[in-house]
Amino acid sequence: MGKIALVSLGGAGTAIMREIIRLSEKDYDMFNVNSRKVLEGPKFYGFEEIEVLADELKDYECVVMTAGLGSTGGDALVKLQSCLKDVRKVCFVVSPFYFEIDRLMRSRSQISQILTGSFEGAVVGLNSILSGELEENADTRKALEEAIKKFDREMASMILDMMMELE
Ligand SMILES: Nc1nc2c(ncn2[C@@H]2O[C@H](COP(=O)(O)OP(=O)(O)OP(=O)(O)O)[C@@H](O)[C@H]2O)c(=O)[nH]1
Ligand SMILES: [Mg+2]
Repeated sequence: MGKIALVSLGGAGTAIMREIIRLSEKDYDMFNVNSRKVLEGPKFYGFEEIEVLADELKDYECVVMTAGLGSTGGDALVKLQSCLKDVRKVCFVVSPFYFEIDRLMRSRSQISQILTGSFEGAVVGLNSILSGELEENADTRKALEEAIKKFDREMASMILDMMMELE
């Protein structure tokens, strides 16, 4: 068991963890929470198993978490955070696009629960990738997918930098 655990939750968290696995030169203790197992290496937990996961994580010095807010993954992150009372937690979360109205509303309430006095990490908005260039692109869907992938790679590298600092 290492000092730090890395946990990804939901679709966005899983996509970011996939990039972390690609970029990382080190083996970290990784855990993935999702509706089904799609990543090879990390230990998998279903959304209904947060308490079991929290029990497995309670002896780490630090737990780094990542998720996209606005849906199940965000709710699971909030729950995991509250279960891990005595562990240092660092959260890297993604807030939805401005046009994802329902998810945006839900993400607001999640953010208010995540941003406690002892918050460490970053909340990064997906809106930042909606440049004029992207919106005028002929194949918007493909351009958007590529921009999200680039965003996920940047998140992954930010998280890996933090993991190196924490060690
Ligand atoms: N960076 C990034 N953000 C994503 C990705 N997929 C979705 N998102 C964003 O994250 C928010 C939450 O989506 P998911 O993480 O897929 O949500 P989920 O928890 O898996 O739950 P459902 O999708 O509702 O089943 C979305 O509203 C998007 O704004 C992704 O692959 N990368
Ligand atoms: Mg999803």
